[in-house]
Amino acid sequence: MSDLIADDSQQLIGGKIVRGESPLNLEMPFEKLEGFITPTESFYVRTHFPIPAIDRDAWWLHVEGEVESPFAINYEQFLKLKSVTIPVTLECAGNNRNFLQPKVKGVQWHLGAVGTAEWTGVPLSLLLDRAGVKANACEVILEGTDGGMLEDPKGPPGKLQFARSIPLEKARADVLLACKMNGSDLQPEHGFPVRAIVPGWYAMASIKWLQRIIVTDQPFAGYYQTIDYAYWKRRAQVGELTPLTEMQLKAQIAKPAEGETVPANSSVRVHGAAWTSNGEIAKVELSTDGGSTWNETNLLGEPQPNAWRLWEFNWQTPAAPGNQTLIARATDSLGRTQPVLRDADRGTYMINHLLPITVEVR
Ligand SMILES: Nc1nc2c(c(=O)[nH]1)N[C@H]1C(S)=C(S)[C@@H](COP(=O)(O)O)O[C@H]1N2
Ligand SMILES: [Mo]
Repeated sequence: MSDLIADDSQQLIGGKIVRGESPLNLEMPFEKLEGFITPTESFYVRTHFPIPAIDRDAWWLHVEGEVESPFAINYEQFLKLKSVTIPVTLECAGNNRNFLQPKVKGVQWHLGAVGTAEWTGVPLSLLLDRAGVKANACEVILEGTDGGMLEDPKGPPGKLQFARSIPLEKARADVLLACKMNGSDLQPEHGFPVRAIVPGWYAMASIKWLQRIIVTDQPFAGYYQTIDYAYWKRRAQVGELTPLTEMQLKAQIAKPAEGETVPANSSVRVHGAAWTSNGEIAKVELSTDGGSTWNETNLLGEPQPNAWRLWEFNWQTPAAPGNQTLIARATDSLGRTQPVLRDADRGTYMINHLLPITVEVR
């Protein structure tokens, strides 16, 4: 992680774009999208605090709160539990923030704060069953080892740990406690030794460096689901801060990239990825004329729950040189499609309106 290479305007670490060094935030150049699985070295990194150095022999995961028998488990014991492997797409809730007008605060992600990996680990339900969840429980709080002091005056005094909650029903349904990413032990920056994977949700819920699972009978209102990672949901027109949860439907173009030059009067492969939560991608359409006409693209591979679907389209480019505007638009099996315009109630998160790109035909 030390090979710092200056590339004109952009600093790269291991082929990823540096969006912040302390805390470390790295983005995948999305035009590098190739296969369904994102190689670990290309996978974006999002941190809020220094990466904790965890000794696997000293690590314990605690399960406590509204349970019959609280317990703790170490890494060796964890590895002996029955594991499953599933592909899941993680997207940062602030992905695409750089395209917001006017500019807003936060990490200036372009298209690459998203990736799909194969995660191997233990279903959270297994640990909850072992502890025996009490009937009054409603949520599960996941707490990371990382923390620190916040500069935000709205933050709590003293040290804060990164933590978030999920409803008990979701926790039991499909949340995974992963110790492997793409077949290898988690890298330190991706949450070694164990992280949560919350399928279908924006990735802030997928707590890294997990140290505590706290079952609770009160809805949790921690910093990272109220003051941060929340949006204004309307109840009878009254705004109410609501934690971010499910990923919003989206299609992104990997190639050609914004500003790229493509040959005139040729067949050019346009490709990218699309994802949603609940349901699956029904179609991805591509406009090569700024939204006047739309073409259905080819969806590649088979649909997999909670993972993106790659798509491609062979674009017959015009004979005349000039700029062309490309737009991708996804529709899912629940009949939802992407909004054309940005909804201001979403603040600096959940950015899934249509994003036109300009390509030069020459
Ligand atoms: N403990 C902990 N978990 C965390 C975070 C963090 O800072 N600390 N960041 C979250 C956010 S906002 C994102 S987008 C994902 C990023 O996961 P990755 O770095 O493996 O891509 O981790 C989530 N889990
Ligand atoms: Mo994120």
